[in-house]
Amino acid sequence: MTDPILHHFWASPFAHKIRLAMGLARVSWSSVEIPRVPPKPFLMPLTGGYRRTPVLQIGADVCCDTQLIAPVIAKLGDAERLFPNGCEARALMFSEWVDQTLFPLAVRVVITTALDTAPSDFVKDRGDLYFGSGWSEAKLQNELAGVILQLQASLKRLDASIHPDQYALGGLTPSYADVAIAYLCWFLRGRWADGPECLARYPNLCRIEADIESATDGISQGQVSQLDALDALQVAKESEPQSPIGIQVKSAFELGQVVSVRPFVDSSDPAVTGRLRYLDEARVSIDVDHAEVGSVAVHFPVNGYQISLQ
Ligand SMILES: N[C@@H](CCC(=O)N[C@@H](CS)C(=O)NCC(=O)O)C(=O)O
Repeated sequence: MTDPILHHFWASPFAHKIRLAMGLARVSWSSVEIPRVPPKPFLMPLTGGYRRTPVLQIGADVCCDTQLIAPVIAKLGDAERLFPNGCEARALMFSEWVDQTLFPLAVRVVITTALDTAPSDFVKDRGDLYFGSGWSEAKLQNELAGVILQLQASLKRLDASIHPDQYALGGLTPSYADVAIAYLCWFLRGRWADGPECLARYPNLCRIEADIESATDGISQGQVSQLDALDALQVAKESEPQSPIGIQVKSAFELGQVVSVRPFVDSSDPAVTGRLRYLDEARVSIDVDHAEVGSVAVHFPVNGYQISLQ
């Protein structure tokens, strides 16, 4: 089997989470760099319109959202290194908490403190995506001091929840939960001028960040093969989806129905429409056609996504 292809950009924190996860699970991968803001003309044919970063492509199977990508990586690599001692559910819940509670605060701080320097199309795009309707630069500035306090309160509690000799879920072995800590620290440290000073107050978080970065060194960053975006489209075109077909959970949805899938939050994310291919408690897959790639199966987690009949 050819290596999985990560569609990402190097500055993306969610992509960093997945790069670290692949490093920890010893999965080798190919890298396709995508633009930071739409249009993303070589990604859209693969995802049916899903535009977030990262996306993991395995032939003509396309996995969206890190909550789904992480278990896929575990299956491709050394699962015990990502989810030791059967901790998958706990690690995913932990990561979801980091993504939904800490990341929104962190991204507000990073974007607000970059308003004067970041390109205006980037600020506009991310504002609509992350802050919902009705956001403004003035409101972000006005709320910054309070947001920093909220961020610090959450970091403090997270740090205090971890034993000084152990990892996030307890025990002496790191897991995907620690990867979630590492990506958040990486983001705050690298993109917020006060990040390093802020993080220095949380020794357990810094220790875990350093351990994860060193456990994955070279695999998450430099030693990956680069792939041209058009070659990735060709890979999809020459492949058939290999993922299963069927409805595995009691629900009103039926196989083959045309459905749309979109994040269940107030954001500008477009819906992705396709024929229902597979559904279980954790994953929804739809078949999507595009002239450039033929038929691809696009996969999303059920958690956090709204499936609707078209
Ligand atoms: N729930 C998604 C969130 C991903 C996300 O928001 N990623 C950011 C980049 S770090 C993004 O997509 N930004 C807009 C873009 O890249 O177009 C996941 O876990 O994968």
